[in-house]
Amino acid sequence: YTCAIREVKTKLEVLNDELSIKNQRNPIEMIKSRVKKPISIVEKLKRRGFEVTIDNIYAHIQDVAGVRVICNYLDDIYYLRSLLTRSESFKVLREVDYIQQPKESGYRSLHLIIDVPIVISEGTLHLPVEIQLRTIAMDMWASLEHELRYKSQRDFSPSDAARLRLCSDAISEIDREMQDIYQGRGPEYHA
Ligand code: 0O2
Repeated sequence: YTCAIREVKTKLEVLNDELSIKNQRNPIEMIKSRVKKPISIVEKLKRRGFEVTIDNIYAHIQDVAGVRVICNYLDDIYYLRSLLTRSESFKVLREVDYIQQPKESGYRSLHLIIDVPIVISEGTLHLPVEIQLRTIAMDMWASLEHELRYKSQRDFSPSDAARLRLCSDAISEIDREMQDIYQGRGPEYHA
C-alpha cells in the first residue's frame, strides 16, 4: 500500500509540474497521504460484519491507502478528476461526489477509488487507493470537524453538529466566490 501511494503521488506531482509550466500556476496546493492504521482497518471490517483476515482487507477495504489532494479552486478538483479518469495508468473503480451531495455532517470532497498496478518480483499486484480531492477551505473544515468530533475534551453536541453544517455551507459559498473572483465573474453570473 505504501508503494501504491508512492505511485499515485509521483503521477500527481508530475501532472502538477507539467500544468504549472503550461498554465503558470499549480492546480495542486498540497498532497497528503497515509496508510490506514491497523486498528482502524480492524474496526472497519468488524463494523461491516467481516472477519478480520488479510483476504477481507484486500476484498472489502478500499481506503487502506489514502491520498488527499488539496486544490486551490473548485474547478481544479474537476479538472484533475478528468485527467485522472482519462489516465491510462489507473482505472477508476468508484467515484463518490460529496461536493455535489455533501454528507449529513456537512463533509465535502470528491472521492475516487482507483486501481493501481504495482510491479513486484512475482508479477503485478493491483491495489485500490482512495484519492480525496478537496479545496483548501474544505480541508480546513474536515480537519477541524474531525478534531472537534473525535478529539475534543467535551462532548460533541447536536448543536455543535448543526453549527458545523452551517460552517460547511459558508465554506461552500466562499469556494464558489473565490472561483468567480479568479475567473473574473461578477455576482450577476449566478443571478
Ligand atoms: P481517516 O482517518 O481519514 O482514514 P465508511 O462510512 O467509512 O464505512 P466509506 O465508503 O469508506 O465507508 O466512507 P466515506 O464516507 O466514503 O469516506 C471515508 C473517508 O472520508 C473518511 O475516512 C474520512 O477521511 C472522510 N470523511 C467522510 N465523512 C467525513 C466527515 O463527516 N467528516 C470528516 N472530517 N471526514 C469525513 P475514515 O476512515 O473515516 O478516516
